[in-house]
Amino acid sequence: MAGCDVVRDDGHILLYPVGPAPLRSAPVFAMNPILLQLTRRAWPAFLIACFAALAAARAARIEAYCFSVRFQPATAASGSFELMTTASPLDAEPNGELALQGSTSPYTHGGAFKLTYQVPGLTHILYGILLIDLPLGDADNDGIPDILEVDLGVLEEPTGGTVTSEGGTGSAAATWTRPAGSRFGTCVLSVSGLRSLATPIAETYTITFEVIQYRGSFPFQRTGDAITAPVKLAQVGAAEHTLAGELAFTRVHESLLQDSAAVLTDETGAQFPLRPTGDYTRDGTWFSGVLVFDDYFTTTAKKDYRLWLGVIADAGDADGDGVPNLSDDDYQGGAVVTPPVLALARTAEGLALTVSGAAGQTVQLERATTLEPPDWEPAQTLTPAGDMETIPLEGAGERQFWRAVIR
Ligand SMILES: [Ca+2]
Ligand SMILES: [Ca+2]
Ligand SMILES: [Ca+2]
Repeated sequence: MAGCDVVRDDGHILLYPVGPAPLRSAPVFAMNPILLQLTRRAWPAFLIACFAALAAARAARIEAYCFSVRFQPATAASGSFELMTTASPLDAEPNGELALQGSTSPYTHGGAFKLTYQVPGLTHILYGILLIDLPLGDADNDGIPDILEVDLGVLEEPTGGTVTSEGGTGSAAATWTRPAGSRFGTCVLSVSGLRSLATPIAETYTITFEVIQYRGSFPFQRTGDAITAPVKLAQVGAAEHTLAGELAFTRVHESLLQDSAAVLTDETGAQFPLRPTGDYTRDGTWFSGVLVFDDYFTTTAKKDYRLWLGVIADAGDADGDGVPNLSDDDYQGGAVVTPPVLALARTAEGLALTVSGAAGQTVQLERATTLEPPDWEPAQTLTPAGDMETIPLEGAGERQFWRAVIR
């Protein structure tokens, strides 16, 4: 497959870094006992490591990618299809979670389903398990499957899987599409081969799915080997959803950090404990590890949407030796401040200004009609929260100058 290799090896799933052979010689994430314990309980016997091989030239930032995707309930002519917390009708709650599976599974993802199927005079309700591969295409070659990256799109990627229920075993086939920049996509899922009271069950569902990604700046402070960072992460594509708190890491050496337990708070004040998982390993200016929420989807009693990929990138390199300040052995102090970035973009309506900046910054946009001398006037105040803001430009034909000032 393109980009991100999956190797199933003796009870593990390993995603190896994309890149030259030396980088591929060993898996980049080592199992630790806590993660082993967690994953054996929630995701039996598996390990995943996904490594970001390429660095982007930006100041310190953090990204979190949920390994689960969320299916919305779908209806078809015959009835409905919905993912649940369990395959038992006694305690199942709808949660939409298609979660990463263990290496004993022949498919990368899976979830419990409730399928309602109507034929004349009778309604069948089946609970069962869907196992299906997520598309793992990686067009930007950063080691992260593009389907989990909101900024990137996926176009009609097919995958296969199975369904099992009291009605036996059947097959599943999916076609995945998600436009770049949207956290919502479409999975056209065909299910066939199941039976209920001798009735063959076969249907195609058009399912809206959501990928959950957060990002923000990582304004760290280094004191010896101790790293602390007050972060405010905003959901990509839904910036009103935020997670804020202080993260702490310990520098082991220049290519290895270890995380600590933390608590993040969302925009409503709800708290989300994070469990320490151990190692964040470095490639270039990127550090990646596994982020485990005690429970991300609090609507359900079951702990779900727990396993995430955490990536911390630090392009700051005060001594120019290629080791980022975040883990350099002789660096003390803070992260490089991220300057806001202004750019022009063409839209259907005309020209627009795009502004990106770090979470927590307040950016004052100023406008001038001349620089001789400048006559800067306040135009708009933004809190970009890491996302790009687009501001339509008015005054076609006028000469305009713009600047962004951190307040
Ligand atoms: Ca990618
Ligand atoms: Ca839950
Ligand atoms: Ca350095």
